[in-house]
Amino acid sequence: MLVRTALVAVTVPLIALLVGSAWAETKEFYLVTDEVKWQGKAGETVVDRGRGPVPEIERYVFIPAFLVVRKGDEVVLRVHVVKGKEHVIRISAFGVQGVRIKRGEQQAIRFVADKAGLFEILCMTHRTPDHEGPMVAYLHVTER
Ligand SMILES: [Cu+2]
Repeated sequence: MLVRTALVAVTVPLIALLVGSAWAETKEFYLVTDEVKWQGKAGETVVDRGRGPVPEIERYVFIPAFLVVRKGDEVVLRVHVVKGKEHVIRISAFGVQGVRIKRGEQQAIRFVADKAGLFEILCMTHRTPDHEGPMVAYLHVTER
C-alpha cells in the first residue's frame, strides 16, 4: 500500500507537468510604435491628463495595445519602431527591464508568462503626459 501511494504521489505530478508543458505554446506578436497627435485651431485647447488646457497633444502608442496569452506560454514580442526616435521597453512582471529600440529597428523580446493577471508593457522614455505618454500596452495572461 505504501509503495502504491508513493507511486501515485510521484506519477500524478509528473503527468500534470508533462500535460501542462504540452499545452504551453509560443505566442508571437508583431507590434509597431505609432504617434497620435491632436492640434487645436487658434485659441482652442483641450484638457490633458495632469497638464491642464493645452493647444496640442501628442501620444506614443503601441499597436496592438492589448495582448492575450495563457499562463505558461512563451511570449515573443517583435517590436518595430516606426514612430519616435527610440523607446525603452519594460515589462517588470516578467523581468524585462529596459530594451532600447531605435527608429527603424525591430527587436524580439522573449519571456515566459509564468503568472496569470493583467500586466503593463511600458515605455520608459514616454512615461508621462510631459513626455508624450504614458505609452503602455497591456498583456492579459489567463489561467489555463
Ligand atoms: Cu516610447
